[in-house]
Amino acid sequence: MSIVVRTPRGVAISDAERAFSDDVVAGLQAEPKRLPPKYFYDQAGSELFQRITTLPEYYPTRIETGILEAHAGEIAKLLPHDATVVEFGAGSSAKTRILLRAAPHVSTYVPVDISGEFLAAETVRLQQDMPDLRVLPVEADFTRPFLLPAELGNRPRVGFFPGSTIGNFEPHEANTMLRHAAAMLGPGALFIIGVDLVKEADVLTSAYNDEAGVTAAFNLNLLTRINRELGGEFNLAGFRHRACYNQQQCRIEMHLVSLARQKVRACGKSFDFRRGETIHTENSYKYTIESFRSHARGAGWGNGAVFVDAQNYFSVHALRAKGVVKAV
Ligand code: AVJ
Repeated sequence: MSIVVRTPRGVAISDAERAFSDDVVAGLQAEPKRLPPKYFYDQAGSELFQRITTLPEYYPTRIETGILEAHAGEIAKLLPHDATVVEFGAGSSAKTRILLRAAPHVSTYVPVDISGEFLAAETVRLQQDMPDLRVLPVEADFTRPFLLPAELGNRPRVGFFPGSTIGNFEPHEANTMLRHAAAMLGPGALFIIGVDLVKEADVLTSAYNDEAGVTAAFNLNLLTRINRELGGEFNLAGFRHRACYNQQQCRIEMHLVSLARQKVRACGKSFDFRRGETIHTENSYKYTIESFRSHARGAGWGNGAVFVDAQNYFSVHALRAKGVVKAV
């Protein structure tokens, strides 16, 4: 059900907009200020992210794609006959195609994405290329529990979560998400998950500070989106992109730095910024193979095969749901 609420300005807003607005107000009133990274991906943000994946400095997409290509046959053998592949986020159709092409015994594909428009466009293209595959898109925020289409019945389910998007979660949130996935996919299910690895700080920081400034534009687009969708009055020239590696926490942090003391209106409220104050917009956690495996074990997933590139930059894990898992 979609609840439509009227704002004091008399503009009707949907529940998705309400959730966005609530998160923006809470995040900008918090100390330190923060905004959830899931809001990066409107149409413009999704396109900017596509460009990021082609940048020379941004290694994860290229390397993970290479790992999947090199091991597609082995991975395909792990997928049961008549399986349903459930993908968490649908922005990575190139990787999905590698997996699905190698595994023609997969009958159904369920892409789950927060952005309905993006999902619809990708679904049409995939369906054209793979007419024998049943594609059942689900528009949902996979950071929360969601329902799978009822027509899946009790066919075996396989989770697919490439791109190291798991790195966007705080470790306790990743734990919750992995538990939900185990409960939803069922005992014995397989989960194929891409995880970026800890490595030299300069390789990591360059990946988020590209020469062409695409990552900066991607970060700043969040303010453009608040301006357009929530009546925000951010002056983009008043903020700068910053990305740095936090060695203690093993994570890249992205921030938007206020270049001056300023007041900004958004969502019908006013927010004060000190000069140099930041909005923390994203964490991208990096794991070692062992740290990720032990994390997964604590969330109901037993360890299976793990595939890496020659430089040990990126890992693709095949996890196996341990059995009876308590839903959180
Ligand atoms: C899509 C979350 C994996 O953290 O590397 C890329 C997003 N942010 N550049 C990442 C991102 C800045 C990306 N993930």
